Amino acid sequence: MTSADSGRPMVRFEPLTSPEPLFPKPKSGGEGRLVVVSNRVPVPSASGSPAAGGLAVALNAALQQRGGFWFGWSGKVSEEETPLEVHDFGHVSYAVTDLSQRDIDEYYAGFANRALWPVCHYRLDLTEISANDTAGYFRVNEFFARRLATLLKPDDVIWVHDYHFIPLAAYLRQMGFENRIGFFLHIPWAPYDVSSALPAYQTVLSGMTRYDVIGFQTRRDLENFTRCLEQENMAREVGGGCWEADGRTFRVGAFPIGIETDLFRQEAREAKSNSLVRRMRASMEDRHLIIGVDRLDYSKGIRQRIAAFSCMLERFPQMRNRVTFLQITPKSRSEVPEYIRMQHEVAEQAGWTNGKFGDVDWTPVRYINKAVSRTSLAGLYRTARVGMVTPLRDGMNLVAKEYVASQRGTDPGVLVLSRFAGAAAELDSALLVNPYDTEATANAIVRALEMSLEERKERWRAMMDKLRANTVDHWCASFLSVLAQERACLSSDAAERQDDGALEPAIGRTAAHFGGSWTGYRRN
Ligand code: ADQ
Repeated sequence: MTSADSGRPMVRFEPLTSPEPLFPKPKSGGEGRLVVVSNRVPVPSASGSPAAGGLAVALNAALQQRGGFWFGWSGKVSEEETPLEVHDFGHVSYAVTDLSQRDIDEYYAGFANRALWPVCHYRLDLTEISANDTAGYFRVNEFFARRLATLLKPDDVIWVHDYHFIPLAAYLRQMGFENRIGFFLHIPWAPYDVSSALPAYQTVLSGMTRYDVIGFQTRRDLENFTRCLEQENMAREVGGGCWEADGRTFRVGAFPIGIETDLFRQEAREAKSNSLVRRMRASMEDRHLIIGVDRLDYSKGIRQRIAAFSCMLERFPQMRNRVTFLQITPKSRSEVPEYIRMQHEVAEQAGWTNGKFGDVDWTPVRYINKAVSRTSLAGLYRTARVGMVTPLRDGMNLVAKEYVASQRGTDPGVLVLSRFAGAAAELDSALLVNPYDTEATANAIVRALEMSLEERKERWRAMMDKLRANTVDHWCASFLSVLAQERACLSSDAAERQDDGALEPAIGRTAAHFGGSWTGYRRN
């Protein structure tokens, strides 16, 4: 069958053929091992030293506390089906599997990064719809589910991370697993009119309803998501953050991710002696530093930021030779053409600004394509009078939080933050800007550079209070505690009835959108 207009094969939904002899059906259980699932797994080095990075540290700490394993892609390509690689470190293991080149092209570079990523970042103009990629995404998720199934115990609590694995729970449920399974989306969830442009949108959405807890970064993402459920008549709200679909209840919530606030502060303090930080300071002479730190990604608004800096130099000539803008941007996803193009565009724009405004003794924009150590980063943040975090859309943006945590309380810098970063919900004492508005962002830079010490301190204190209250450990513990509440979605009446031995379901069955069973995605 082909579609009349494109001549390409049509896709249709049909029940997923069940994988041959299914795994024994496990019972649901209480507090068991923790199983973390993410696309890339921070396998510690042979010596056992864990990978750096706030999220990895927090999840490793949770794994250490209760035992368990981390599961995902090895980062390696293998054309044959190789056995799972399992690395044991005490009572925590890391289990990783290779993928074929086709799997990586379709699931990772394709559907995840060319469809889900742009759609979730409101970029329909950059979204590529491919039936092969869509089918590959579901195929690889089913493959991961089967591999994970061989490792699971009935009382394991599973925490799945991010957009690569939305349908994972649906496949596990189909295999009979009734474990507690939570999902956290690190990126935004777009409003209905945008997210419904996603290929296999209904299947993706229905896959989300197979988790017990679905976490988002902000209330805005959460509300966008629940409106999608309502629009599709896929689930109904039963109160207390709980929803019901196909006879299952699940809980949704906003769990804004944090950083290791105190550790960052400490590293920033100690970075005085860091050689990269010293070299940077020496080269600044008496100019102010403005810093931007992002992966090279169109969602981060790097081009718009350089344009705003340029506009500031144009409109406020007194600022020329008084500020330097340092943009640190390691390359990412170089296999996706959009990212290669962006690398050229950003480099060209930095060069153009330097050509126009620079002088023999002053380079306005320093653009660097490499990763730097966390200590160096903390020291550079502390050196910078202005932190520019101006994504066009971002789930949270940890750089904003790291910049604030690194500041000196007696003389803090100013955060210029996009309204469209999830972090803006908490860090509302930053100078909030619309990154699409070049002139307004240019004005905000000047306002930040000229802000009185008193106002800087006041804004910084308000933000620090929030960062101290919501660290990455706190985030991790609050998600896991909600996930552990097996009966969190039962009304107190229903819970009592269950205590009395009555088998009446807590919540009636409605909205059987897919006839009660999750249907995977198959290409015709
Ligand atoms: P990312 O899009 O990767 O994460 P972000 O939150 O900004 O974005 O985190 C980037 C991390 O990389 C920061 O910890 C930063 O310090 C580090 N980093 C960036 N450039 C670096 C460099 N040059 N050298 C060293 N380190 C560098 C996704 C979502 C975000 C969400 C996070 C966590 O897109 O919105 O905040 O997950 O949930």
